[in-house]
Amino acid sequence: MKKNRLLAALLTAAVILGSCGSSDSSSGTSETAPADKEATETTASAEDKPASEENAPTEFIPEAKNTQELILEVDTDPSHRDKRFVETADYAQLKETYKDKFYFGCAVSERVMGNNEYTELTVAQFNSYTAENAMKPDSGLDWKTAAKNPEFYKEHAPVNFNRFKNCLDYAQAHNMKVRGHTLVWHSQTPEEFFHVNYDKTSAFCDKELMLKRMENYIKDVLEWTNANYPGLIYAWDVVNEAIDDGSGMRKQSNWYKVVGEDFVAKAFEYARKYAAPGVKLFYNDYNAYQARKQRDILKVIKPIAEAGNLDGVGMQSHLGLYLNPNDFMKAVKKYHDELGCEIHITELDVGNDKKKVDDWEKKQADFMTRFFTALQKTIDEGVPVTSVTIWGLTDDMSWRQNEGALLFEMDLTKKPAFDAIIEAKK
Ligand code: 9MR
Repeated sequence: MKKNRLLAALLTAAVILGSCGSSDSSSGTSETAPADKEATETTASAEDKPASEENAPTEFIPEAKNTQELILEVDTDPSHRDKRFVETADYAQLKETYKDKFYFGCAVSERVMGNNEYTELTVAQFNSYTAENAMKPDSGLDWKTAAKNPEFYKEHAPVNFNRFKNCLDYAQAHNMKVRGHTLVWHSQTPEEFFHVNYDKTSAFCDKELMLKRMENYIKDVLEWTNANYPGLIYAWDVVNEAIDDGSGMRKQSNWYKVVGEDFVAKAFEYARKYAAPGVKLFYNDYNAYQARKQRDILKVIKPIAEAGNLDGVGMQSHLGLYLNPNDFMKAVKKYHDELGCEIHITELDVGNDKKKVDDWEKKQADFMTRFFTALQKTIDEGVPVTSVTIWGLTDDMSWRQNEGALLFEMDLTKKPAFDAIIEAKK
């Protein structure tokens, strides 16, 4: 059936034409450590004048600077097809294949949202959407406006929801539920947010002020998303990557430096206070299967679970062939045993350590067979793994760009790893 492409929403933020992350993958036994690199994104300009106290702005919709098509309806007419891409309509569907087990999700970039063929494949395969970058704190926190009137905005930075809106419109139009990623993180959060007067040359805020800023940001995001898209977001990564690899809290985090170690508990307390009933609150981290890191994560989040403020653990899963999937599943089970919570696999990719592995595609596929077989067994034993997200669509757009880490090639050809996941379904 012929459908029309709908020219839609105007993006105010600069469009990221490609993934700018780079893999720090180290060989050995460790999950690939996420790049700490800040994405280069432009904060949308906002109004100069603060509103009155009663209606302090939490949303600015300034005039659009850049425009991009947001593909809200897929054009399936073969004669309109961009010839750089292969036909994908006959691929089996991950979301359909695993629908009795878990949501099958993808991290979606703004580049994908502006392209018909990427969108066609994304919405055919996935029923869960994570914004790869566009719903992180630096997408919304409008510190530039705050810095123009720092007394007025002292405790409550304005939030610009334009990029959030694009993501949520897109997910809603394509019947994908959303994992919110992420509210509190040391990375992709403006440095200015942590400083007096939103001026990074000034001192850090004191703890009390920082907690007010944190609470107001969490409140704004949770209330705005619920008011405008009720029921669309099923889970939030409330805190991301607060724990270091084997040495307790991540001490270099601004959140740790300014608030101290209870910033994690505080974030969950605020998230519970403002989240709509049914929205699940997750702690998300990489290397979350490793014994020492798991011990440190559990130490921090167990009291939060006991206080009733945590619903799940997100295991990012930026993996390599060194990992035995059965060991990973033991860690999955341990989270459930200790916390009684759900588990999401939130950022799965399996890379080849920068092309150092021969016969990569076959080995990646074999890994996926073992991983998805072990995962289903774990679920069948009663462990609620309710969502699995692949961290990106095509290899060239991955943050592990040179590692062949995803399921589709640049021209959308499916890789053996894709077939392996489909065939692993019992
Ligand atoms: O994939 C994201 C990449 O485009 C960004 O440049 C990078 C910046 O930090 O963030 C990447 O996503 C990260 C995710 O938000 C949290 N876990 C690690 C992911 C890979 O670095």
